[in-house]
Amino acid sequence: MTTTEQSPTAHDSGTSATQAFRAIRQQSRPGEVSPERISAVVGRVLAGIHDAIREEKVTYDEFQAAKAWLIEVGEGGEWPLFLDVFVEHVVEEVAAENQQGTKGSILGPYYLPDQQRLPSVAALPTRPDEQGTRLVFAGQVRDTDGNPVAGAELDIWHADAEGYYSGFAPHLPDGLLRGVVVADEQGRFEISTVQPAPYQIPTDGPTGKLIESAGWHPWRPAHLHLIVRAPGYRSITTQLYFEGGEWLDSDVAQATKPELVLSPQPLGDGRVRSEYDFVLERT
Ligand code: MBD
Ligand code: FE
Repeated sequence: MTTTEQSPTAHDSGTSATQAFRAIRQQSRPGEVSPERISAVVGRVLAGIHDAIREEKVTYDEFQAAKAWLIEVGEGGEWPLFLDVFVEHVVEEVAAENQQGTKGSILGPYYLPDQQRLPSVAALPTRPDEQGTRLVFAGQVRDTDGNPVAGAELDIWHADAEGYYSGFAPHLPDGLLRGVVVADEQGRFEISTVQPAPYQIPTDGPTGKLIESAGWHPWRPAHLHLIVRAPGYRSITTQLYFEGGEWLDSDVAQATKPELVLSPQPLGDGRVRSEYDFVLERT
């Protein structure tokens, strides 16, 4: 992977991700959590930590190192990154227990709302010199009975061919490789973009340092992010991966599923094409 002088630092992307998280949360106006619920869940989390300390015989040195690291995660704005990489997949697993339709996956820290709305056949914004294999991503949105969902929205975002996301890397223009594609009357869409590269957790921040110190790897396989939504249907937040892609079997975020793997085929002109249909359940 190439890095340039303009490569974003962990602090840049962490700070932006924390700001984006706060802005989105403010819009959604979450309800209160009851004292009983807080006591039950936080009590369990603390009990898990206490167990680990007893079983691993954690020392004072280790406890203070953990405290220093936690402070750095906050200062670097990396709580969204850390939690989405190491925790969100289980929250999604629990949420998915009673869901029909296309499999979901984690949202991750790099979603930005209110992107450019595009027609059903559209190209995501790219730079004139955009690198990467041209990808045509097409399909249909249907309900669980097989009926087309006219006008469904495909809110799509992905990394560029160096693995960076617009809005979280200062060298990329706002809105790059992001858009809200509105499907046609038959629920069909055809999106032109480029294939993203695998994503590497920034190695210069606290999450990257933890991964390195533990001897783990910092990679996610290349992926497209999508939220597919339509009035009267449950929105699906998911990701699509690429057959044969590196890290597909060892995603650091454990967010891959076999149902979410694309097999792009060459179109003969340097582009590849992949079809994927989405199934939404009524609310
Ligand atoms: C990503 O691109 C991502 O999708 C997740 C879930 C976490 C970190 C970076
Ligand atoms: Fe991602």
